[in-house]
Amino acid sequence: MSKNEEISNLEKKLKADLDKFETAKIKCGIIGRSGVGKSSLINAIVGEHIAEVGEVETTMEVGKPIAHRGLNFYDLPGCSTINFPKERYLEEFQISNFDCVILVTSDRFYEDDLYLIDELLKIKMPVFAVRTKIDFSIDRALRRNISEEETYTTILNNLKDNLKGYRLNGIYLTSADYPQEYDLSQLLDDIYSSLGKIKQQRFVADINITSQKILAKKKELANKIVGIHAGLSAVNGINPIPGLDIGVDISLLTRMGFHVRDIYCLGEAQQDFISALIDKKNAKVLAAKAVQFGTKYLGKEAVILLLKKAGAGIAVKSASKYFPFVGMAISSTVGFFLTSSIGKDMIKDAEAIATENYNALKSIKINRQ
Ligand SMILES: Nc1nc2c(ncn2[C@@H]2O[C@H](COP(=O)(O)OP(=O)(O)O)[C@@H](O)[C@H]2O)c(=O)[nH]1
Ligand SMILES: [Mg+2]
Repeated sequence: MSKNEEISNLEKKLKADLDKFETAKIKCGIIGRSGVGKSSLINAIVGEHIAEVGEVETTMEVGKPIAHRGLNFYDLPGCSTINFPKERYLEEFQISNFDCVILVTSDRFYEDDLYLIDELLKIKMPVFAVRTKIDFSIDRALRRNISEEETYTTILNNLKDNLKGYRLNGIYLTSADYPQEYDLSQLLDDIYSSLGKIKQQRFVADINITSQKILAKKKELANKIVGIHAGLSAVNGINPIPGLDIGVDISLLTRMGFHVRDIYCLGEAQQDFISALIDKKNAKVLAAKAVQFGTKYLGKEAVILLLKKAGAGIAVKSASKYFPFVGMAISSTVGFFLTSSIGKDMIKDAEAIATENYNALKSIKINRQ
């Protein structure tokens, strides 16, 4: 293979990889009676207020998901509240197209829920059973001098009994007010494991940071996305940088920045969601840091500035060892080096803010006690 062919094949592959990541869709059914906390659960999963909480009845419209980028939720009424025979439930809501189903209750699962679980398992659908509002139950028991651990264990054991004999993917106790506590992050880990490789990437990018483990997965993904952009930047350097004897595709760099920002949940809406939960002073500081990330990395002028800075101290040879998968022909180019080194800075900055966000959310429960 000639060098040109090698590069053209690589470009195709990188473009295809990025396209798959950007366009992947995950369809997740959320089933439960009105008021059990479905909308709140959706919001806690994505770390953004995308579903209306309270008052609003579940829609009966099929095919209209509540979407957060590629992560699509289908908010569906429980089996007991539908006005057609329950035998038609799966067909009516086109459930076989879903990637997974989360069955939600705020107390226990009833006969109709169990019927649905059976039907879902028959079609090999991954099914996750969630018991919401665990914070309510714990607070209530604490007032009666029953410890948090005891309440948690009792409720979990009751649910295990309730769901005995059903081969579910898991049972989870969650609180929408404390997304970093209890079983939400385990639920996300398990949904992740049930997905194929491309959807796994999409899922990691689109979920809230509810544990250190998820943060680590996000870092791995961000590195991969930076690697792809650096490779693409090497094969299509188009905008000459004023004052530097090189060309780099600026829009590719800003696009990379938006991906890193989104993966680390630093968009305005996600920062607002965090602000609503943590103390106001801290919220302001963190929101300002997220805005700074945007100013530093997401505009054309800002990127040109970064390129000039990075270009001044070029050490091209060192780039290839960080991203061996793109091959020597590419990883030894200036475009690759500049893009990957700016990408690494983006990840470092985003990771630092995301960690502060995570710690702030983690501390609200401790402060309450
Ligand atoms: N304390 C607490 N309240 C919750 C939780 N989840 C939902 N809620 C409250 O329960 C009510 C119904 O929640 P919503 O998400 O709209 O339920 P949906 O009808 O199933 O979508 C709202 O007032 C929520 O604030 C939770 O985990 N903890
Ligand atoms: Mg709702």
